[in-house]
Amino acid sequence: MLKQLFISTPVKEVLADDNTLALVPLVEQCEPFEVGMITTGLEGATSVSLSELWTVSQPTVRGQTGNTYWSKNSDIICIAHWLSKDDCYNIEQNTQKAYKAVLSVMTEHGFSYPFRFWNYLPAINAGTGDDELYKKFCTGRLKAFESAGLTPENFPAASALGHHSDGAVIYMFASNQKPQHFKNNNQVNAYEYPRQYGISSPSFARATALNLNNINYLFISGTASIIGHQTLGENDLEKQLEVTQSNIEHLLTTANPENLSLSTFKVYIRYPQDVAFTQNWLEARYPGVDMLFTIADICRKELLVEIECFCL
Ligand code: 3EB
Repeated sequence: MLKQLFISTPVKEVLADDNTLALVPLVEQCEPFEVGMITTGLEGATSVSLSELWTVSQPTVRGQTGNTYWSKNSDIICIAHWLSKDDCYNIEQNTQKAYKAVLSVMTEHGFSYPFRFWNYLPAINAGTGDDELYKKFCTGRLKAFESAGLTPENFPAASALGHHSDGAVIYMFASNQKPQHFKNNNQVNAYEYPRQYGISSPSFARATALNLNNINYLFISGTASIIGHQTLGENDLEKQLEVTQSNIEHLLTTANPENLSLSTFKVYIRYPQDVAFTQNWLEARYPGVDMLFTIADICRKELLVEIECFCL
């Protein structure tokens, strides 16, 4: 059984446990330290310092292949690859290389199906028009997926956010079981966004469902205030929360074959001054959902908040 927990336990004990698939602490660094630990540069938004923890029931083994770090058991592999500050000056080419490395480590270990990606990048909104860092990242990612023979209907769920540190990290989960990828009928598929959003469209599904050992999971991608391909509620946090909620609720009814329930939210908030309102708003509406709040830049400048979900 795969679980996502938000914990404040000291790092050492957690890494010593071989049921830990990945520990993702909210720390300033975004660089490799130790197999099993994925630092992202994302800051926590609340005073308690929390870490995200993914655990599995079957023990994991961990290792490093070149600059790519992995941990796995027979059902699932988690793979992480960092870009240095210098690598990020050529984000397109180095994203492509990073994805190539991650996908080849996945294949070497006998896993066929990537089902969830996270991408945390520095200065994600730096640069204008087609030169925006996020857009160059999208080109690198798409080129790598195309080279690997991954077609849009096989793009998995993802999140892509900006932090205020140096370096980038891409990490992912893959399985041997074929996942099911879903669209959001109220949004244009990200991989079909019109030209105005960049040379290469973002390569991800709105949600990915998976069965591992007779247990069902649903991963909802980073979800924001977008209808069709347009941002709604510019400069209006509550409107953005409402549209984001409507997108999540729509996915729960149309992209959720096993009718799973929301278990956790990872919430990305652009401005610290929006944290309290966002937290109160979400906690009032989703009392049973465990939430992690982070400060992060969302890939469209006008987006104030983005939410990803894990359902069990
Ligand atoms: C959007 O819906 C908002 O590029 O991997 C959400 C989730 C977003 C994933 C990605 C981007 C990505 O277009 C942004």
